Amino acid sequence: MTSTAGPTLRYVQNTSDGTRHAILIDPADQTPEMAAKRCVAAVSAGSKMVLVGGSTGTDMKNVHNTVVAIREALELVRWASTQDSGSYEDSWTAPIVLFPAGAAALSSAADGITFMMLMNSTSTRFLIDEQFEGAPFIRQAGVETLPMGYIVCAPGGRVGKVGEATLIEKGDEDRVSAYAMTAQAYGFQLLYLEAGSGAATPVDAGLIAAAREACNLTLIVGGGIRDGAAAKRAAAAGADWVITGNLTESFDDADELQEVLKDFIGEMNS
Ligand code: 1GP
Repeated sequence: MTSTAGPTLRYVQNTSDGTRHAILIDPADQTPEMAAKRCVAAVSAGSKMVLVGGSTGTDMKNVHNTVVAIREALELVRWASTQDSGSYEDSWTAPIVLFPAGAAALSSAADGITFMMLMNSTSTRFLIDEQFEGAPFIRQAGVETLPMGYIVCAPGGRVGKVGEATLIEKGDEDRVSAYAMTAQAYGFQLLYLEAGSGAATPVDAGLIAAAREACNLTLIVGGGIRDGAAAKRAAAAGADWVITGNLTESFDDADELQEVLKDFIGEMNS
């Protein structure tokens, strides 16, 4: 069987528009309705992808209900935009991609899944066991897999602890480079540098630049990015995607969130 990149992977790998923003929705932190409202606000502000996942408190039910609610809401606004000659349907293209903590938090309704190895974990659970558990469901559901190396950098937060990671510290460019080379050699297509959700400091720019230099994978950076200036620093260091979770979840009002993200994305690309 030959394998070619599916539509979601091709979309994620397309870097012709510079650095793009994605929001991370944690189904354990909000109702599906609130998640859908936040996603509509984010996509209308210019976010280009929705990641769904979280390190704790997610299960098949809340993940699936959240993905379905987001899909329905985005489809509705996409349809509405086709009725309005002044707007462009394409601007509503934002795939919904699972970013799972493990095999117990999946959904058949997603466009894709970051099929990842937590490369600097010391636990076989995050290196291969959860993937082994989840693969039959993913194959059966026909969800497109996006092969990804996932590396937790300091401070690491909850995912660093739960994932039993030996964190990559600021200044350890050699180590992050070697992981980036390893990810490419494995045939992964994406590389995610994570500082941990809610991290006091985001991934160090020197580490991002070293990973960028060491591989040609699509580079995703997240954790502790709270404003456009931090996003701009990640973009300048080589990030293809910047992810925000907490920032999005701190707004319940959709109009306010849309304004904040519009400014955020504008500054990131300035
Ligand atoms: C966590 O990188 C993401 O996996 C997002 O982090 O919640 O700090 O934005 P924040």
